[in-house]
Amino acid sequence: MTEATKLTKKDFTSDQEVRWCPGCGDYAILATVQSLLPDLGVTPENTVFISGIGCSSRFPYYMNTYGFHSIHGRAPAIASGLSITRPDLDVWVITGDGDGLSIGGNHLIHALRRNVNLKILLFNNEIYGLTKGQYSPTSRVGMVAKSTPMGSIDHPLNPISLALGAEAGFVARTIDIDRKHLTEVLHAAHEHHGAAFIEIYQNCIVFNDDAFTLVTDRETKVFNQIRLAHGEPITFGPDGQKAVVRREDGSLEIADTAGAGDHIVRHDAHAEDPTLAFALSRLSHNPDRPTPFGIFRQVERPTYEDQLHQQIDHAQQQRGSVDLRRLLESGNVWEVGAS
Ligand SMILES: Cc1ncc(C[n+]2csc(CCOP(=O)(O)OP(=O)(O)O)c2C)c(N)n1
Ligand code: SF4
Repeated sequence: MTEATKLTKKDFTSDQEVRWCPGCGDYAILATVQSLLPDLGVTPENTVFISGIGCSSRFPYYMNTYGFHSIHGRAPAIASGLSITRPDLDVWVITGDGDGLSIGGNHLIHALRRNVNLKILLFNNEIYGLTKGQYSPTSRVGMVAKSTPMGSIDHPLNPISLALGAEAGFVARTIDIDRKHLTEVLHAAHEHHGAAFIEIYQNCIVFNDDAFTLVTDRETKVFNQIRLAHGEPITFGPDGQKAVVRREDGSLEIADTAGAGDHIVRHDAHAEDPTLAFALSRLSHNPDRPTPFGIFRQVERPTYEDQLHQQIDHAQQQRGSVDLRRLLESGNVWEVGAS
């Protein structure tokens, strides 16, 4: 593409009025995605955003691409159908912690295990925003919300552990307000051929404000963000004085870097075995203590659509092209008539 034809953020921005609450974290994510797409060299007509239901799921309206604000929790299923039939398109899924992990949990894990070529962005605000503040599957124990007046007794899901458990090839975590990190992670997700799962901490300023303060606040974030970089020893803190170390039983813990020596873990996002990535995801269930950010796992394996198209090609080579009507009317066919 020449400089003259290079697309800009404006080319990916629709004319729709954005209807999120002032200060919602969704704005920052939208602006980052709109700015990133021109740099990916993609075009609006070959890009599709498919969402479910929720505040976050309003996202496709604001993108000047194809899009589908679909059915609650079903975006991965609809997006799978599209990605399989049109592998030439870039298909992104936008979902929330309610949409993707409550009603849509089932669809999410199967899209991941099948390795459908989707980029799935889960906006995690630990609350149902659209329906005005009920607790969600990522809300913390004890959370007092509209539907948990005495505090939640539900054990929350850890989205990263869940995605790794479904053996997703690309699993990452980032934050709405860290534009640079968000851009880097989404860029890498786009490069990945296969299912990519990205958890984005997103502040709901109205119903769950400050859920992520510990990892976003200027004063505290340096002590609580563990930045993962492939091949690098995992240390953090103002001068790297804290480190992730391996215990005897293989689990991980945080210790002082001084004296940790060989026990300091070196990040390996490309390891076939997801055990290290999983152990990292267990360091923090919600960001109420030092929490890893970045790419936990980045391993390619055959995608669902690649294998399916191979099977179709193989069948066509073996049997030639088939007349669908003849196929449907072959074998055991009954005519249903009046008795
Ligand atoms: C079948 C069905 N059940 C329930 C609802 C109500 N509902 C709409 S959005 C939503 C949850 C949204 O939460 P989340 O996915 O976290 O998105 P957010 O609004 O926080 O971005 C629920 C329960 C619905 N629209 N349809
Ligand atoms: S309710 Fe929360 S998530 Fe929804 S638009 Fe408002 S601030 Fe954003």
